[in-house]
Amino acid sequence: NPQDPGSPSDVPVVDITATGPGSTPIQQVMDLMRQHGPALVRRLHGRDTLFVSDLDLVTELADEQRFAKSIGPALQNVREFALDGLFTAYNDEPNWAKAHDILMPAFALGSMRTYHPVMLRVARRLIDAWDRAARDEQPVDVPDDMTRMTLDTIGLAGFGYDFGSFERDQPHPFVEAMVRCLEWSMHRLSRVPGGDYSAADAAFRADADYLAQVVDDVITARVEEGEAEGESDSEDLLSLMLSATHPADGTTLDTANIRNQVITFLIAGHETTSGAMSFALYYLAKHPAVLQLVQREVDALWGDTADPDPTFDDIGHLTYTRQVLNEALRLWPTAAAFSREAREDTLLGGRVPLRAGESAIVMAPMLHRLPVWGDNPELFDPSRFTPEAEAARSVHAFKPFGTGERACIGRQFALHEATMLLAMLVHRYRLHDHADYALTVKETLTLKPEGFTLTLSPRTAADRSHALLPGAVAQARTQ
Ligand code: FDE
Repeated sequence: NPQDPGSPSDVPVVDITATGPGSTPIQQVMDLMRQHGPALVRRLHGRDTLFVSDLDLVTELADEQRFAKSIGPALQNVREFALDGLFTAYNDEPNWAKAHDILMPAFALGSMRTYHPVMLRVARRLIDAWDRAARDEQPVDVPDDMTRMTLDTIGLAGFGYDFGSFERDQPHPFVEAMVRCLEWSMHRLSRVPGGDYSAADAAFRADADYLAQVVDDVITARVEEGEAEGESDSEDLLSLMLSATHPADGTTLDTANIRNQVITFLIAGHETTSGAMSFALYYLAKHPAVLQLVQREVDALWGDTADPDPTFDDIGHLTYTRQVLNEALRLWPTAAAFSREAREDTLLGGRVPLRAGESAIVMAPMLHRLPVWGDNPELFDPSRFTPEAEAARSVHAFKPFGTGERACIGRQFALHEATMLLAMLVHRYRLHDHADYALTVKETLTLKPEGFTLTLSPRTAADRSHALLPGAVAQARTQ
């Protein structure tokens, strides 16, 4: 019986100490919520964590007057190597507001014009690789290639650094070190008290030092280049961080903080976005009628050109493609959980007492499956994101980018990159679910469909005219 008489409210307490959180802690909490409801306390070695997905509670937690972002245990571990970068900075740490103010303009929608050419260049690297695979009739590993694409994009757009991921069979050593740091952060959460983790910790330290070293080299090279050329002509995040001054006091970001931001953007900007694109392709491969609607949208824009040249403005017109991404992020929000802490002692939902500083973790995948989403929330259906449907629903029912002033700064960046790539891929290829893939969601703090492969063949002019047949589309819409 999960009901604990010592519990201060009617929230069920579930002790998972016997099994531990395992390798898929997010999906474990999802299952616990399916059993015990949308608010529960998970107990592990006597440590309690409150998880919620109830819309009323999430709406309260989004109230910035009463709650703020919390750097909970997971982010504290990430903080061991991202320090006071935006993602892991404490709310009251001066470097958070300073970096936020300096970097916000660089992430506004209009700034995506600056990154668009780089995003397109990297998208074409992926297409070259997929063309080769199609010609050789070889499957492509979708999450691996999406990760190559997002890493090269954030590296080039952010810091003028080329990871050259498509020239490599194995991930870049920087990425391997970063992934190990993220895994360390996740596994550290399930440690047994009294255990000896010194070997894991030493390996982590070495990886974290290596990350810092690589980034410092990139920064030094840029500074020297700038000194040699006078004004640097690059328009990326790094040049902005090196030169922009804070309106309040005229100072720039300090070098250590710039390093932490670079590491932060590389972490935050690539696994999450690549997972989102991978899930979107997974659902498209499984839902031919939806795929046909996306293809109709891109065909209307790019017609039968074999190599379209997407413009910045084109991406804004891909509204149905964007709905597909949103729907993929609904079912599998790749940054699945975020933590909120009480500013003052309070009663959450009038029933869960929280002292100042105590926190609750929002479980987005379950929030995104509540009855507000209709009676078949497991069904992939992008029509949930028409403007009318969105207007009829609480904004707090959909939180793939977190909430409030600490919400995702990279949202427009990720959406522009992902919408463009998806559109280019469905315009160019027929997707074949050759392995009859069964979804397995891998967790490394973020989520991705593990081992998802596709085979591809080029779309023909006939495919494109077929997709334009109004009958086919009308039929697809009602499915
Ligand atoms: C952030 C974020 C968030 C929140 C978290 C918390 O609250 O804790 C979330 C949920 C997210 N984010 C999500 C996402 C998704 C996707 C796809 C993404 N994301 C993407 C991206 C890209 C980039 C570059 C980024 N992203 C970034 C970032 C940052 C920096 C942050 C922090 C902010 C502050 O805090 O200020 C985030 N992101 Fe993201």
